[in-house]
Amino acid sequence: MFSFLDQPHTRINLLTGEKILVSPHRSKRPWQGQVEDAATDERPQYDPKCYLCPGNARADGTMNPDYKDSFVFVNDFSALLEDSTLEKYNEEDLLQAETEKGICKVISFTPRHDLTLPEMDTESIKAVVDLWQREFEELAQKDWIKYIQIFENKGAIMGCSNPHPHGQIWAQSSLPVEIQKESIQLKKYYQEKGKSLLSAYLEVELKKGERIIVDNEHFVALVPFWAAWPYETLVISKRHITNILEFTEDEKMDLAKTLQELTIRYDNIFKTSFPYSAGMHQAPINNGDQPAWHWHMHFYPPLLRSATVKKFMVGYEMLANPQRDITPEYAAEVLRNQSTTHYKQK
Ligand code: H2U
Ligand code: ZN
Repeated sequence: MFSFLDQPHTRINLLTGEKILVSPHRSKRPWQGQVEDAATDERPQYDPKCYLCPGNARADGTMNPDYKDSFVFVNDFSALLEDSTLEKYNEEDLLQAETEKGICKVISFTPRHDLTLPEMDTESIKAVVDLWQREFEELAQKDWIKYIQIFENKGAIMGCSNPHPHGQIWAQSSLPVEIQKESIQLKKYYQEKGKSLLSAYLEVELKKGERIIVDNEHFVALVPFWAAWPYETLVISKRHITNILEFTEDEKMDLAKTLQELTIRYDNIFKTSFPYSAGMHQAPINNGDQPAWHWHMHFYPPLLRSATVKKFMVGYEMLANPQRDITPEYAAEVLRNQSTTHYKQK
């Protein structure tokens, strides 16, 4: 009998085809999250030194407008540049390189310096979803752009440079590696079964229920069966849509609610502003129909046991494959047991 609770075992990540190792016996006595007296991070609504607050100067001297909702600008230190020419380099098939062209943008989620996504109201989060959709639409009009990555780094531990709630968009001329991996897996399933891999996966997860966190009319947030990070989650659209442009008003509202509920639950685990890297994966653009693609969003949070004890992806993880102790099912239970009211509001 296969025992998910007693035996070390590997699980397959359906989206990448890669393995992860689960060692459940190492955490036999599940550990209820330790709540530390982490210095409460009280910030002013406006910080005159913040490069994202309305009316302030950015690093290059540009002044931000006095914006009222969300605000987007081209990254002053963009990792990709629009005026690059596309060229290839190859020496005996051993030294290979290619120029990469792109546009990097920064999005301030709100003029309020003191908030984070889980502390924003649903309407303000919906305004961010609207902006993501508008930006995607505008960038996709440039036919050299083949992929658009929308993401957020949250928390200093994740290398986030400023606590003012913000995210980024990188649009580029080729497919990044995670998208290449997922493309292969999604297409393989679609060609064999004639339907979306994530629709099929979602059906199984909804039937089992044990890894589900949020389940509303249009979206599900769950801890994937193959989660590598302790509290990793996946948000999947119930409708098989390939990219954010297909979202209806109702779906955008439900996505805002899903993100709000999920991130509130995250903050409540250790009564801290839960750090993570999160981002959407969706169909590549300007390269024909992509029927195998299914919009989804990954949350990769590093915290393991408290507001300060994080999981390291080192040693075996770097050299072999990811490994975890607490099971994805246990992580899902912890997340499900959290209140949907933010701890700061109590
Ligand atoms: P993080 O998501 O890692 O915090 O990055 C924020 C980005 O903001 C970062 O890529 C940019 C940095 O280049 N930035 C500006 O574009 N203008 C500034 O004045 C400071 C930071
Ligand atoms: Zn993905």
